[in-house]
Amino acid sequence: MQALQKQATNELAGVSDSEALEAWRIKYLGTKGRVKTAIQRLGEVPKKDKPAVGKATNELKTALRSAFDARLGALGDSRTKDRPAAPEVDITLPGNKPTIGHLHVITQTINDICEIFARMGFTVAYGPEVEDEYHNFDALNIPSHHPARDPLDNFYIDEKVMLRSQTSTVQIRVMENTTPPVRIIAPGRVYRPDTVDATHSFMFHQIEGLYVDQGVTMADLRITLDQFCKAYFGHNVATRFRPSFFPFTEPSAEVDILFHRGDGTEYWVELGGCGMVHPNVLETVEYDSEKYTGFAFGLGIERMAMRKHNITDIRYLFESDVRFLHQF
Ligand code: FA5
Repeated sequence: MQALQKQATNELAGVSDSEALEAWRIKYLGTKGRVKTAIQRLGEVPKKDKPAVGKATNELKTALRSAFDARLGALGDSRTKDRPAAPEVDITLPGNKPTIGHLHVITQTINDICEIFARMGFTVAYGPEVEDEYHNFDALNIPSHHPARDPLDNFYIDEKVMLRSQTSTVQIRVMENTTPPVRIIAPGRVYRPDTVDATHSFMFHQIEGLYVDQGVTMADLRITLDQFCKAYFGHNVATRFRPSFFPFTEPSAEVDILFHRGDGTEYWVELGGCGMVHPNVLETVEYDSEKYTGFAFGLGIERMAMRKHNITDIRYLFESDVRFLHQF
C-alpha cells in the first residue's frame, strides 16, 4: 500500500495538465484502477490481517482522492470530482454560417419582366394598393351597376376605398399626369376574395402595360405580347389570343399560354387580358380619342413564374417555406 501510494503521489507531482491528470485518475482511482484492484484482492489476505490491510486500503483511497482534488484545484480546472469533464471549445472548427437570403421568385420574375419591356421602350410606373373606386372602376368605364364592383368580389375598406383588384388603376393615374405618348408597365400586388386553389390566390401580382400614341393598333399589341412571351419563356413557347370582354378595352382579348403536365399532356392557362384602350377611358383622362389610340394589357405574374419554373401550385409561392424558395 505504501509503495503504491508513493508511486501514485510521485506521478501526480509530475502531472501538469488536465489531460494527464485525467489519465492519472483513471489509472489509480478509475473503476478498473489500481486502488480498485487492491480492494478486490482483499479476499486473498489471511483473515487475521484483513482488518489492518482493509484499513490501509481505505486510507490509501482517501489519500489519493484528496491528493487528486488538490491537484485539480491547483491546475485551475473547474471540474469537480462528481462532474464529467467539460467539453473543450475547439476554436479551429468552422462556425455556423448565417443563411444568406435572396430575392423571392416573384420579385425575380417582376425584375426579369420589367427588363424585357424596358428593352421595348416601356418605363416602370407604380400606383397605390389602397385605391379609390374612381380609379379602380369609374375611370375604367366600369359603371356602378357592373357585377365586378360587387362587395363580395372585392376587399372594400369603406364605401369608396378598397384594395385594388387590378393594376389597371395605374393606367388612369399615369394618364392623368402625362401628355401622350405614354408607354409604361406597372407591376404590383392586387387583391380579390377568390377561392384559393392551385392557380388562384386572394393576393397576387399583375403587370399592367399601356401604350398610347397616334396610330397604335391591335397588331402592335399582338406583336408586343408575342415578342415578350418569346423573350421570357423561349422562342418555342405557344401563346394564343381569345376574344374577350373588358369594359376598358374595345376590342378585348385574353392571352393564354400552353402548360405541360408531367404525363405529357398539355393545357392552356390564361396569362391575362388585353385590348385597345376604350375611347371613353381616353376621354376620361382628357386625351383626344380621335387623335390617339392605345393598347393595354394586364398579366398575372404568378402564372408566369409558375410556367417558367414548373411550379404546379400557386400556394407554394406564399407559404414561405425556405426549402422551396431556395430552389430559385
Ligand atoms: C384583369 O385584371 C384586367 N385588368 C386585365 C386587363 C388589363 C385587360 C388591361 C385589358 C386591358 P383578369 O381579371 O382576367 O383581368 O386578370 C388578369 C390575370 O390575372 C388573369 O389572367 C390571371 O393570370 C391573373 N389572375 C386573376 N385572378 C387571379 C388569382 N385569384 N390568382 C392569381 N392570378 C390571378
